[in-house]
Amino acid sequence: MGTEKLVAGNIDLTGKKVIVAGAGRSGLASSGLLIRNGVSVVLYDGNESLNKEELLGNFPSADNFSVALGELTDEILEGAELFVISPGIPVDAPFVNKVREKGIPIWGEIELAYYYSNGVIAAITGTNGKTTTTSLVGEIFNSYTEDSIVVGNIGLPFTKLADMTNDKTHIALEVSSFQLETIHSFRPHVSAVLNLTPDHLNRHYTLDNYYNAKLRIAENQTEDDYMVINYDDEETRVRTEKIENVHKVYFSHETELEEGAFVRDGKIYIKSWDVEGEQYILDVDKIKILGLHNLENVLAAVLIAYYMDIPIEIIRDAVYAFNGVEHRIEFVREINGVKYYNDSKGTNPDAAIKAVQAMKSSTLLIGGGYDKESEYDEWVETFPGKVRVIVLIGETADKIEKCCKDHGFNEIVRVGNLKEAVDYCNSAARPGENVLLSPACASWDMFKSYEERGTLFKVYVNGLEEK
Ligand code: UMA
Repeated sequence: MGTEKLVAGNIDLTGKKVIVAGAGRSGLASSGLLIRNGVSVVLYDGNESLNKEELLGNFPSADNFSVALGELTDEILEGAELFVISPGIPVDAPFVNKVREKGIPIWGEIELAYYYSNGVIAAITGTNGKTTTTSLVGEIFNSYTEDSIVVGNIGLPFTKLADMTNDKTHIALEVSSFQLETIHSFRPHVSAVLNLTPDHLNRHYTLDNYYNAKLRIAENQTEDDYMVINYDDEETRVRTEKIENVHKVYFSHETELEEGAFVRDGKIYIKSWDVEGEQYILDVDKIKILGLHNLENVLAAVLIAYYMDIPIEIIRDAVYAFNGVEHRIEFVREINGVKYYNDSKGTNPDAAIKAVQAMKSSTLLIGGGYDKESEYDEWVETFPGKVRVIVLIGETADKIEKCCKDHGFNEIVRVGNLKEAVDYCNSAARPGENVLLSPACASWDMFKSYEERGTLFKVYVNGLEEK
């Protein structure tokens, strides 16, 4: 096992000047990585109103670190050998085009982390299920070896830990389309594409662009590596047909496969080229995370772990012990006979549909947020019989209200913010009902992140009193 590593251009960055764009989690972690490795860093952010002193305070003892805010001038770029871009910055932003025109190489955070890392990588992408699957793979790795990390889009930047890995470190890495757009030589030993459904059209413009960005996860893999693919998701299956450079393996809960992971009579099996016949992995009814989408996540995780050479008993026990992730259909509390669920991670219609489907009784749904130019029709079509009222917040409230009315769903309440939404639900929900925050939208219109939105939701819900 293991991958031969060829980094972009094999350049030596020591002593060079590198610009890191975006002063968020990703940019700060990338700056730290570079500073630790003797590189001169200019942390750049387009937002002039950020606090320069505070940003400088992140690396108080570094003499090779400076901060530049506002316009990206020629002076800032002078002498730069590399431009590292945070995933939140569009690759076609005017200042990025300027960097490109000057011929300065542009790497994303994942490429930079890969350059400094030594471990064996399992990289997971897909529109939905990434975080759950990555967390589960991380739990499996952790049961197998203390030398494992869980990083990436999941919230802990890969650049934060990249240079602390050795050639045995097992790395569970969640990667987004934004992160894959800016790779060059990044090569995971196992890659996985869980599903492909519309999202992030404001950034990628077309579905082709978005899906192609995701499929770049396998572009540097070879026949010695594995690509784990959801056989049941037609979009993923068909779009990966043309990929030939890597050993493709499939998982399915619908079809018994020639090779891969599948379900028969409530049990998961793997058939693989390296062992004759099928191998029993685990019993589906002992999995704690619920829903068909989670069965898909488990199938993917099991197959990823198998090809990372983790023994089957360890995979089985870790799956049975896994309780799911925060902000994903997370039960918060029951009060006054009403159950509250936090699905702040439902940041697109497809994810939010899964949460509505998982509700077992009448539900007051809190939705709306940042506008990613999604279409809400399919989400709204799941409401009858499940959602009694939708409580709308955020930038997309008008668009969702119109969509609801177009579909004959008129139980719509508009409120000003998340606190008011919780208060309204507390006053209107009847015993036996659910309140579900599952916005179908990103959080960035009113919050820093979906984590902040979900955490605040839980604070408000935990503050409710018995009636
Ligand atoms: N900025 C500019 N110019 C721009 C745009 C942004 O200077 O044109 C600056 C902003 O002023 C801000 C900084 O860039 O200071 C923000 O950086 P960022 O948006 O890349 O956010 P980070 O905090 O660095 O978090 C990023 C990922 N964010 C996005 O992809 C939007 C996090 O994924 C990821 O966890 C983190 O790096 C570590 O790798 C979050 C996410 O929402 C969870 N991802 C999307 C998703 O899952 O759907 C893709």
